[in-house]
Amino acid sequence: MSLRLAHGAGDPPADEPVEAVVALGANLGARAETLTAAVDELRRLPLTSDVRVSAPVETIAVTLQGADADAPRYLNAVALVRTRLAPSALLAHLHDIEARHGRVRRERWGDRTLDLDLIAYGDARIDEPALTVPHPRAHERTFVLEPWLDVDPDAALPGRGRVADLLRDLREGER
Ligand code: A4P
Ligand code: MG
Repeated sequence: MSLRLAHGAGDPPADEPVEAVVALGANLGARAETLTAAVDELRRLPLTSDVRVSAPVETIAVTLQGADADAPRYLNAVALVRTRLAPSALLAHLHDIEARHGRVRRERWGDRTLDLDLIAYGDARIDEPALTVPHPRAHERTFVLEPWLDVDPDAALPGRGRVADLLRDLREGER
């Protein structure tokens, strides 16, 4: 992976398609409709094909204070896409889709109509504030790992291992 790819939305496409993992979350508004519309928009992205999506799962909101059973619940899902978009270009498209669904950035981890996170981009490692891949918190989040496993039972998070093992360890830790 060329470092250049991480530097801007105008980065050139990759030569070969890469499998990217996108996590979707919504806890305000018509959540299911929003997720369906967002997946349709992923299918229409340039240089992108083979979009596969998990079943949605309803999850308790994780806030900066911890799990909050009183906050509106999330619907989460994970989509796999094959894309030649550079990571930065893909992220820019994800932000556009969020904006079209009324996403307002008020507080970190606050309620939102739609959040799209880039969880992994092939086995690329990118470590910049605007884009950290693999997503630095994915391995500790059941609301990402569970739908990811649903859409890909063989999934692995680069640098962390098999998603099935990560999920099992998290659930054992919760007991
Ligand atoms: N950014 C850096 N790397 C990435 C990446 N891999 N994917 C930058 C997406 N964005 C990335 O994101 C803040 C900044 O992170 C952006 O400028 C982007 O360039 P944001 O979407 O504006 O803010 P955020 O989502 O509130 O922050 P953050 O830290 O990304 O939050 P998380 O970790 O995504 O958590 N509870 C449940 N049950 N389900 C959820 O889906 N989601 C969150 C958000 C919290 N609690 C949740 C859920
Ligand atoms: Mg986010």
